[in-house]
Amino acid sequence: MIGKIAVEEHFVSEATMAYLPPLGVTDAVQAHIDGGLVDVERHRLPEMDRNGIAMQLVSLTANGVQMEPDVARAVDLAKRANDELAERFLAKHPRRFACMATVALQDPAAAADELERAVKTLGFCGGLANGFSNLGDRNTGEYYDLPKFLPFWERVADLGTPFYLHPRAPLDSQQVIYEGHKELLGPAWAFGVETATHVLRLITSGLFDRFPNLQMVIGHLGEGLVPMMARAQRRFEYASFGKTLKKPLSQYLKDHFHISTSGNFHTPTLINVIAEMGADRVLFAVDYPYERSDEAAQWFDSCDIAEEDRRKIGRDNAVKLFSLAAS
Ligand code: GRE
Ligand code: ZN
Repeated sequence: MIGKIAVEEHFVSEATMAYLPPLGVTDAVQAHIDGGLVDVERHRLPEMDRNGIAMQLVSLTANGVQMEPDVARAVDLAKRANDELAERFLAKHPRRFACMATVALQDPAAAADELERAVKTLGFCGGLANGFSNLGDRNTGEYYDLPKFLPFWERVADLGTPFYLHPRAPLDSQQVIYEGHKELLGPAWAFGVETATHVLRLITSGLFDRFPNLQMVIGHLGEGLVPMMARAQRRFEYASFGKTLKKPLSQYLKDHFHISTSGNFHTPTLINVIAEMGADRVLFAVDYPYERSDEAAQWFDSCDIAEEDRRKIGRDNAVKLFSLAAS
């Protein structure tokens, strides 16, 4: 399929290179990833061209500003990363890239202002956070269901731009279950558990009852949530510990989330996600440069789904959701 739009594609800003998580890959693979994160014209655009990807939605890679425990420094890092993204991608190639703002939720008011600046002044199409934010020190983290984040979510809802919740690894103090298993700590497993749990925290906090037009995106074919939502709902109905929601728990995933294919190119899972969410809520993504665009594209272009759904997932849903100027 030509004209695809890939919605979870990454870059690294100059000042956030030190915030990349250890990947445990060979030096050659690491060099390929580092080069891919920095590059625009040499590798990225030709790789898009070769694989029918008309546009990337670009965001700052994990752990990004979320890992900076100093509030003022995090706020400054976010501004500079967004300016760099605007200059290096959007200004030079406005038809090939759309941008997701990074926000320093260490300061919710500043994060709201920066998102608004990015959307209104820089022309970005949404925001993205790499999981919880460290606050004060490397072993203190805050999840965005806490009441202090409500003004931020209010601004997101007012702006009407989607917000992408991207993974990061759990806090050091929460890693006991992965002891002796570094291989499970990153994208292989812990990223998904971390993000899925964060999503459930947002849902059961009542965030989406408060902001009925708030729209979120998650990657990796749903971070494991989709096949577990019915059970989560069932057990929440038996034991909600005093929490009340206006709708059945699983309905919030269907009404407030879009799910991308980033780094999970597996047809039975995609079919299940389409069945549960509807084809209108699924989006194509690669997860560049952690994943290869050719693998993603060859899989997506030929996987056994309806052609009408391929058009929606490959392009049309993203145009609609992110209000992209379709070219
Ligand atoms: C990803 O986006 O999938 C990713 C990161 C950082 C490290 C590994 C990884 O953002 O797969
Ligand atoms: Zn990613």
